[in-house]
Amino acid sequence: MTTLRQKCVFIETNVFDFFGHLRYEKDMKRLLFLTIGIFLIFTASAWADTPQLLISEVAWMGTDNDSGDEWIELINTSDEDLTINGWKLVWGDVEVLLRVQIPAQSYFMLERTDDDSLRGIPANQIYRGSLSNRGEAIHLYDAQGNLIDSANGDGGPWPAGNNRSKSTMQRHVTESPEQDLHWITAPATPGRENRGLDIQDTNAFSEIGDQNMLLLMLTMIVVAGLVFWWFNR
Ligand SMILES: [Ca+2]
Ligand SMILES: [Ca+2]
Repeated sequence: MTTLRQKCVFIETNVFDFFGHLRYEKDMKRLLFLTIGIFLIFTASAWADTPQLLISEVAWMGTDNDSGDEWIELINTSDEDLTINGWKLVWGDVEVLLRVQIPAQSYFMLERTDDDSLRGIPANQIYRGSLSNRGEAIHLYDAQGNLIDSANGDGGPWPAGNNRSKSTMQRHVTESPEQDLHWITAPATPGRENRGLDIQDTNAFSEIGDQNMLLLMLTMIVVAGLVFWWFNR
């Protein structure tokens, strides 16, 4: 026969087990939410650091026909159409206002002065203003004035391109912020994929820049710290 004392011990044990279980579940949930939260912050940052409209090729040297036949190629690396009304390409005292929609995974060709700068290739937009052979810092801004991308963004001589062979300056690394070593010299590819560039690489996550790698490491350290704290408290 169960005594009253045995009944009390039974209830006490089960109640404590119940609340202990609840507390364990709560901690697990907190840890899970924290991990998911940190992962989302990292994901958002990785996405934000990967521009979806890139300056992908710069023909600052012009073409075999005329050194003044300069052109610039942009690419929408995203899977959605981009409307870039009010966006600007800026270098020196030149400002090119963009008012277009660029279809997903498509190129956008800017030709200087007229459509003959790139013969046989229809220009998406004509602009005025020359690119110095000595180098320009080209910046792409959105309508709110946020810097989206650059080409030779730190100024100085062009990091790639050749005035004699008329090989162009082509982006082969799409990390942000852009650096000189992200460009190569190669035969022109107007409106086509650049040499050495896998277009898939321009999507978020496939290219983890230095900043994102640092953030990933910090995230892992924080998560490891939380797990360690939880097991040792
Ligand atoms: Ca043309
Ligand atoms: Ca190209």
